[in-house]
Amino acid sequence: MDGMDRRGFNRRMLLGGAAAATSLSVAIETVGTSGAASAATQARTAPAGGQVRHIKMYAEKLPDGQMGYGFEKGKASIPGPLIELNEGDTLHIEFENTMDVAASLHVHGLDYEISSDGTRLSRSDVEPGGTRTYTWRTHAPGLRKDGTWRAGSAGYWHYHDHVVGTEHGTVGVRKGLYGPVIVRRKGDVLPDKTVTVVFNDLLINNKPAHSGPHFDATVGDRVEFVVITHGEYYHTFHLHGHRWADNRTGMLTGPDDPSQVVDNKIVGPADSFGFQVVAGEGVGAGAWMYHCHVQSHSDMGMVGLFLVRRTDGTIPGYEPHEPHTTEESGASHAH
Ligand SMILES: [Cu+2]
Repeated sequence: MDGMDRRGFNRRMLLGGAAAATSLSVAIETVGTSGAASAATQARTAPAGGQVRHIKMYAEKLPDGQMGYGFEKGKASIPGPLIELNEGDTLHIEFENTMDVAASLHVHGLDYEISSDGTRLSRSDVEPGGTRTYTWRTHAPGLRKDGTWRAGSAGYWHYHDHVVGTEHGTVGVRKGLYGPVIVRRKGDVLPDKTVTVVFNDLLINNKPAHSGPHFDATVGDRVEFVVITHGEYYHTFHLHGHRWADNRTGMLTGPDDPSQVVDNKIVGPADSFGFQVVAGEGVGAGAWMYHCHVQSHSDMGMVGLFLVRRTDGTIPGYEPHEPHTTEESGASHAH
C-alpha cells in the first residue's frame, strides 16, 4: 500500500471522509490499534438471496441406537448438517427415511406450506423407506401493503423430527434428529467457521456427559456459534473469555447499537440463537470453557471446550485429560 500500512490507510479514510466511514471500518481500526486480533482485511458478507436449490437429506439409525440426519447415506451426524440460506432462497429437500419407523423434517422460522410441515397431523410425515420433498422458502424484510413492517427470515433457526415416538417427535429429538439452519441477510458478516451446540436434556449434542464436544479454532478466526435447546429443561449458555450482542446476528451494528452485550444467555426447549466471536480477541489462546451455567447441570457434565490455538498450534496451559478428537458440526454446508 505504498509505504502506508493498513491501519494508517483506514485511519486516513476515516479522517478524510474519502470513503464511507462504516461501522465496520471503525471496528477494524480499533482491532488494529489494540493488536488483539488479525482482522486485517474487510470481513466477507452474505450476498442477496434468490437462488433455488435442491438437496437430499436422510434420516438414519446410528450404530449406537441414536438417530441422525445427513446429506449422504451413511453420513448421518448429531447434530444434523448445517443448512445455510440467504433471504430470498428456496430449498427443496428430497428427504428419505431409511429407518424402520416413520420420521419427518420440521423446520422453525422459515416459510413452508402445510404440506411441508413435517407432522402426522398434516400427513407430511414419511413412512419407513419412504421419500418426500419438503420445500422451505425465505424472504427479505419489507413493507406490507397496510404499512406495517414484515420481518425477514434471517436468523439462527433449526430443524427436527416431529414424528418418532410421539406426535411431537419426542423420541426422535431425544435420539438426535435435529440440526441447525442459518438464514442470512444481504450484508451479514460471514464467519470463517460455524459450530453448533445443542443442549438436549442434560447432554450436549447427545455426547456422553463430561466429554465435550470441543471446537477448534486459531486466534483471530471469526467463529460462529449456533446454540439450540431441546428436551425438558431450561439452561444458560455461557462462554468463557468472549462476549456477543443479544440480537439477531450476535454482532453490534455500530457504536449506537443498543443491544445488550452478554456472555451468558438463558434458553429453553426449541430456542435457538447465534453469534460470532473473533477467537481469543483481547484474551489470547486458551482452552476456553463453554457450559450450561445452571450449576447442577455443569456439574453433571454439560461442558465443552472452545480450543483457541496460537498460530503455531499450541494452547497455553492446556493439558488434555485424555486423547480426544475435536469436532465441528457444520463442516459440510448445504451450498
Ligand atoms: Cu442446563
